[in-house]
Amino acid sequence: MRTVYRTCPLCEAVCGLKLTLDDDGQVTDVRGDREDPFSRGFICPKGASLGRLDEDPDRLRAPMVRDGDGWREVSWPEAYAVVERGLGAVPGPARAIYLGNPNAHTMAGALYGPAVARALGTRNVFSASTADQMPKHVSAGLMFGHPLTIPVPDLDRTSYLLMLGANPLESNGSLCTAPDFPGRLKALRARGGRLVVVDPRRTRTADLADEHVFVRPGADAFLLAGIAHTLFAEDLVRVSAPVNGLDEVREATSDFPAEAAARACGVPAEVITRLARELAAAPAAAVYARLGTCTAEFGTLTQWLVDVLNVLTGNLDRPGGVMFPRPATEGPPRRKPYRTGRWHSRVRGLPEANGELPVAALAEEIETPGEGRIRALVTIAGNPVLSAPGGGRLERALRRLEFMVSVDPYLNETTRHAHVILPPPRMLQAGHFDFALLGFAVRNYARYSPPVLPLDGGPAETEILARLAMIAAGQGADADPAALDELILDQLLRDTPGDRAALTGATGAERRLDAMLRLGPYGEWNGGTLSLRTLLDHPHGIDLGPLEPRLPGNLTTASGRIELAPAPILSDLVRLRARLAEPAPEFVLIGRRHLRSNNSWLHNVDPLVGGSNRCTLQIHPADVARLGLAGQARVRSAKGELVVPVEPTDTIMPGVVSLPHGWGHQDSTQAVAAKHPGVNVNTLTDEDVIDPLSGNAVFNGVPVILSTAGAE
Ligand SMILES: Nc1nc2c(c(=O)[nH]1)N[C@H]1C(S)=C(S)[C@@H](COP(=O)(O)OP(=O)(O)OC[C@H]3O[C@@H](n4cnc5c(=O)[nH]c(N)nc54)[C@H](O)[C@@H]3O)O[C@H]1N2
Ligand SMILES: Nc1nc2c(c(=O)[nH]1)N[C@H]1C(S)=C(S)[C@@H](COP(=O)(O)OP(=O)(O)OC[C@H]3O[C@@H](n4cnc5c(=O)[nH]c(N)nc54)[C@H](O)[C@@H]3O)O[C@H]1N2
Ligand code: SF4
Ligand SMILES: [Mo]
Repeated sequence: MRTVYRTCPLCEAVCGLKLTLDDDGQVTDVRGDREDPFSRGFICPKGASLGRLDEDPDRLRAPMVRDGDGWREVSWPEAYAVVERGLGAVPGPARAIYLGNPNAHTMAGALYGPAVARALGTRNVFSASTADQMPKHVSAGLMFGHPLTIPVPDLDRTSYLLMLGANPLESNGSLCTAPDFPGRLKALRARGGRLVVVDPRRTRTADLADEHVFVRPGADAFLLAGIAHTLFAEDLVRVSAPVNGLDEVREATSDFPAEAAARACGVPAEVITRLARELAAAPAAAVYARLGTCTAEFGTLTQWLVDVLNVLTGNLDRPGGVMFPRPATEGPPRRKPYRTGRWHSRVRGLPEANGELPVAALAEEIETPGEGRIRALVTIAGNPVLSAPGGGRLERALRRLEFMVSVDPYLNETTRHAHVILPPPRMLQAGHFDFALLGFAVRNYARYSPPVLPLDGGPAETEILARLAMIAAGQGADADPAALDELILDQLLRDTPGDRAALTGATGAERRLDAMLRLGPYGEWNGGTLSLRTLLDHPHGIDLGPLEPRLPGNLTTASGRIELAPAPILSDLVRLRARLAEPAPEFVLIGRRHLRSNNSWLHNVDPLVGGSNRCTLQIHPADVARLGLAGQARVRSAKGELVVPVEPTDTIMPGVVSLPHGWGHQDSTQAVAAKHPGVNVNTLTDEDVIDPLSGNAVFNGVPVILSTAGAE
C-alpha cells in the first residue's frame, strides 16, 4: 500500500486528490487532499471514481488498426507505420485536426497538441473551443488585446456575483478555476454577499442563490444591454480602468432601454433596472457568464457585454470584482494586434478565430468536393460525433475520409471511424500540470503531479503526440521525439539568461515545464523561487496568493488601453437590434450537465451512470399537459428528429426543453455505456447556425417542435 497525491484531471476545478494504491498499482481509495491549499480536501463523485475510470477494462491497451469491419491490435511501430502511410498520401492542405476537451487538461495536449497541428501543414484546425468558449476568447482579444487575457470573478472576495448560464454545482465551474466552487458560493452568502443566477432552468446553483432570474434562451445580450443602458441613464457609470470607446458604448446600448430589453429576454424591466442598481451599489461586484451564454447566437456580444458591465461599474481589475490571474508559467506579453478572419473556411467562408475554424464547418469541409477538401483527419482526445453541432452529419462525413487517426483511450462514436487508434497510457502513468486552467484560477496557485506509475511498455501520450508531429512534418516515424523538445527549448531560452544545463526533469515535458516555471513571473530566473524542483518538493501545491490588479501592464491592445467598443462588436450589434422586433419560437432546446457525467466519456463507469444522470427531456408540466405528452416525446428541429423520455419539471421555463449532451452510445463496445445509451442531442443542433464573430456552435435556443411518441 502507498499513498500518493495528485491533481484530478477530470474537470477545471483541479482538485488535489489523495490516492491509495496497492502493490499492483490498483487504486483502493480516493480522497480529497486536505493539505492542498487551494482545494482543501474537496472532491466530487467523478474524482472519487478516478481509480475505476483509470482501470476501466474497456480502455484500449494497445494501438488498434481497422481491418474490414473489425479491429486488430498492433505494435506501436506498426501503428506509426500505418499513420505514416495514411498521412503521407494526403497533402497538407487536405489534412485536418480536431483537438478535444481533455487537451486542456493533459500535459501532452498543452505541450504537443499545437505542434501536431502545425506539423500537419493545414489551416483546417478545429477544436472543442468552437463548441464551447470561443466567444470569450474573441471578446477578450478585441477588448484586452489577447484571447487569453480573460478576467475571472474574484469569488472569495466579491460581495455580489451576477452569474449567467453557468451551473457550477454540477460542472464545478469553467473559465473560473475554483475547487469547491459550491463552498465558495456558500461562503459568499455567509459573509453577507449576494448571488444572483440567470438561467432558463432553476438549477441547483440557482437554488443556492439569493435570487434566480429566468431568462429566455439565447437572450442574455438583451438583459445585459438593458443593464448597461440603465447604468448610463441613471448616471451610475464609474469607470476606473483606462478605456477607449465609452461614448460609443453609451450610444450602442441606447436602443436597449429596460422595457425593450425585457420584451426580448423575458426578464421584467424592473428586475433589469434593479440588477443595474445593485451592481453599481455593491462594494465589489462581478458579472460572470459561461457556457449557456457562449453557445448561443449572440455569444460574443454577450461576453463583451459582461466585461463592459464589469468596466462600467468599476469592478474590472479590483479585488472582489473580476481580475486577471498571473499563472506560474505565463510568458512575456505578446504585442500583436488581435484580429479574427485572417483566413476563412473553404465552403462557407467562415472566419478563423485564434487560428481555428469553426467545428460547425468540419462536416461540410469533408463532404464538399474541390481542391482543399479534407481527406485526412487527426483527432486527439475528442468525440465530435457526440459533441459537435450536427453530429449525425459529421458521423456520415467521417466515413468518407481517406485516412483518420485518433489518439484516444476509447473506441467510441468518433474513433470507430478511424483507421488507427493510438491509446495513451493510464492517467496515473502521466505527469500532470494544468498549463491552461491555472490561467483562470481564482487564486494564483501551482501544482505538479509526477507520474504515479511507470510506463509498462507503451509510450507516454507526450511521446505519441511528438511522434505524430514528426510523422506529419515528413520526418518519419523513427525520428527522435526528444529533438522536438530541444527545438522548443531553443526557442523558449533564446532571449534569456537562463542556464539550460540547470534544467531538471525526467522527460522532455518536465524539462519544458521547468523552463517555463523558471522563466515565469515567480520563477527562479526571474527573481522568484519556482522551478520544477520547488513543485516536486510541494506535492500538495503552492499557494501564490490572491489575485492582484494587473492593469494596464497586461493589456496588449495597440492603444495600450481597453477597447470598450471594438468595430466588429459594434457591427454585430445590428443583428441584436434587428432581433428586438422578432417573435420567439414556441419551443426552444437548451442543454444541461450532470455532476456525475463529463461530456461523452464517463458513461462507462458504473457508479457514475444511471440515477438522476439520465438523458431525458426536461419540460414544464404545463407544456406536457398542453401537448398531451406521455412517456416519450418526438423532438424535431431543422436538422433532425429524436424520440426521448419526458421528464416533467417546474424547474424549467415554459417553452423551453432541455437535453444533456454526450449521450448516444447505441452499439457501443463499452459494456456499461451500451446499457445506458441515451440519444445524441447534437442530431438536433444546427451546424448552419453559429455566432458569426467567433464561429461558435449554437446549442442553446435551438427551435424545436414537440409531439407525443407514446409510452416509454
Ligand atoms: N449539445 C451540446 N453539445 C456540446 C456541449 C453542450 O453543452 N451541448 N458542450 C460542448 C463543450 S463545452 C465541450 S468542451 C465539447 C467537448 O467535446 P469533445 O472534446 O469532442 O468531447 P468529449 O466528450 O470531451 O471527448 C473527450 C474524448 O477524449 C478522450 N480522452 C479522455 N482522456 C484522454 C486523455 O488523457 N488523452 C486522450 N488522448 N484522450 C482522452 C475520451 O475518451 C473522449 O473520447 O462538447 C461540446 N458539445
Ligand atoms: N459534471 C460535469 N462537469 C463538467 C462537464 C460535464 O459534462 N459534467 N463539462 C465540463 C465542460 S467541458 C465545461 S465547458 C463546463 C461548463 O460548465 P458551465 O459553464 O457551468 O455549464 P453548464 O453546467 O452546462 O451550465 C450551463 C447553464 O446554462 C443554462 N443555459 C442554457 N441556455 C442558456 C441561456 O441562453 N442563457 C442563460 N443565462 N443560461 C442558459 C443551462 O440551463 C445550464 O444550467 O463544465 C465542465 N464540467
Ligand atoms: S470537482 Fe472536478 S477536479 Fe474536483 S474532484 Fe470533481 S472532477 Fe475532479
Ligand atoms: Mo467545455
